[in-house]
Amino acid sequence: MQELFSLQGKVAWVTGASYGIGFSIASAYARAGATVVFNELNQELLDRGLEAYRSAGIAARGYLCDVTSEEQVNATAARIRQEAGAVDILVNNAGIIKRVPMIEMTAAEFRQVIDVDLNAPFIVAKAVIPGMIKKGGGKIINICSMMSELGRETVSAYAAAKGGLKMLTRNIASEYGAFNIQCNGIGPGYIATPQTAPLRQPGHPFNAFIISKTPAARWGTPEDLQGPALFLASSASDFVNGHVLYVDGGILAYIGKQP
Ligand code: NAP
Ligand code: GCO
Repeated sequence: MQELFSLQGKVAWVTGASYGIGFSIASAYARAGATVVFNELNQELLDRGLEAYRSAGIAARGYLCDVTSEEQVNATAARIRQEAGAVDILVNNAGIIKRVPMIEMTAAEFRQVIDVDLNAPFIVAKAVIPGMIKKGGGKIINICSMMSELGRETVSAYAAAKGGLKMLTRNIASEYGAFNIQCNGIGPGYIATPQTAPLRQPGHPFNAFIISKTPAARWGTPEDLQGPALFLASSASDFVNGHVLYVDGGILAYIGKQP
């Protein structure tokens, strides 16, 4: 059974993985035997990420790449192919959020979120799928969100992007399933990372709100995502395609604790 979850000999590219959810998933993949590659926007973060992997005993390869740039993504995919091997597993993890009431959000801000959270997963998947087809198959995992299913105030751009990412996941699964490529999503609940730090400030009402909406009565940790991510990257999920696996402590199943 361990073989089923082994990533031995696989090349895994996790985008935006110097820290947070991406770092946690990439670390799990390394422990399962994968060669891990990641990218970051700037050298300082890239160096910090490389140091973090080194400290964890992981020989990750890091590349400077803005995932919204098709030119940079294609060049990075080519370098990965030359230096580590063609990508077997892609995790579209890089993402941003802007919490602004919709009618106060500029069109440029809206476009920026869509660019990183939806256009970029398209660009990166498009860059690696031909290599996966040549290799006889591959795994694509898109990091979706509760906002792939639910809305809330101030996150219109993010919800639109993550809703679209759910459908992009289903479409890649539909279009490339015949090439033994499985494309699935992970929908994390509320996870304690820098992205949600503003919501977890002491006394912030959102903190108690999320606890009341989560049957597990706690924020998730990046480590909570490691098992689901390993499942979707391994042979254990070879007949799972077009699925979004919600790792949310039960939020989507729960009306919320009575006040
Ligand atoms: P995070 O702490 O904000 O990290 C996001 C990562 O993406 C950072 O490394 C960031 O690099 C990178 N990134 C952003 N824009 C990029 C670009 N254009 N090119 C390359 N890298 C870029 O986020 P997180 O909480 O770990 O979340 C990771 C993913 O999970 C995101 O897609 C997020 O939407 C999703 N998610 C998060 C939660 C949660 O509760 N935390 C829940 C559901 C889904 P910089 O530091 O240089 O910006
Ligand atoms: C927010 C949060 C959420 C989480 C995540 C939930 O402001 O509501 O940032 O969007 O990041 O996406 O799954």
